[in-house]
Amino acid sequence: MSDLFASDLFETAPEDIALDPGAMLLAGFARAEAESLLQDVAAIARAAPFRHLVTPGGWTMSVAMTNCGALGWVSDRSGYRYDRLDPESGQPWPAMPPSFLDLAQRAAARAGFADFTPDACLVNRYVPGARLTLHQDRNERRLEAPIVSASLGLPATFLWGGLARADKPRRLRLVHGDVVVWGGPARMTFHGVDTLRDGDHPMTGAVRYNLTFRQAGDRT
Ligand code: MD6
Ligand code: FE
Repeated sequence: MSDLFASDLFETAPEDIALDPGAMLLAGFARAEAESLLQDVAAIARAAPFRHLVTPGGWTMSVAMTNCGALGWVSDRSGYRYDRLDPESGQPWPAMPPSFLDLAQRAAARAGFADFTPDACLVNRYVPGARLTLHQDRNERRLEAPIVSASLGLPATFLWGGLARADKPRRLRLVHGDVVVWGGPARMTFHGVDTLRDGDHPMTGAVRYNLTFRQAGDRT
């Protein structure tokens, strides 16, 4: 779809919102390239289909996941880890599309993190009812690198907590095209996604996608 949606006429210009030291919401940052990002998501999913991973505790996740890039995030009964191979196919994950890498590097730089070279992109797919409980991202080797997270499709309520699990999370609405970058003092912030509400997005229907870029391995 390349039409100008009527709603676009009423949307505001992209803007940068500081969340905490080291954390920034780049509202609307990826909106202009969303359509090509979604085409790339579809191509990735043809090579490495979305699947519902099982947590080490034995729960099946409501969010469906796949990956692209040199490393992919996976979970099973033995734990969480990054792996070079898709456990479903035994093949390497699809390559990271240039559009993804470009977006991640520009967003990181805008938030103050130069030289971000992500080697992993986790692609999350939410349907109404799916949620992600509060967690820290701690399986990456290089915690000095930030994380860049782009939202596409249906809006979601992002839970933005603190450095302790008990810190009461703020509720942030993330809409299509929003990008969150966090690193430095905010790198270990607890975060999650509240239960996705039903809706119908012009580009994705009743789905929200999230692309999360990390530098997960040792820098080569
Ligand atoms: C999501 N994101 O927005 C889930 N983690 O769908 C995450 O868990 C996440 O967005 C680390 C950094 C950014 C994120
Ligand atoms: Fe996370």
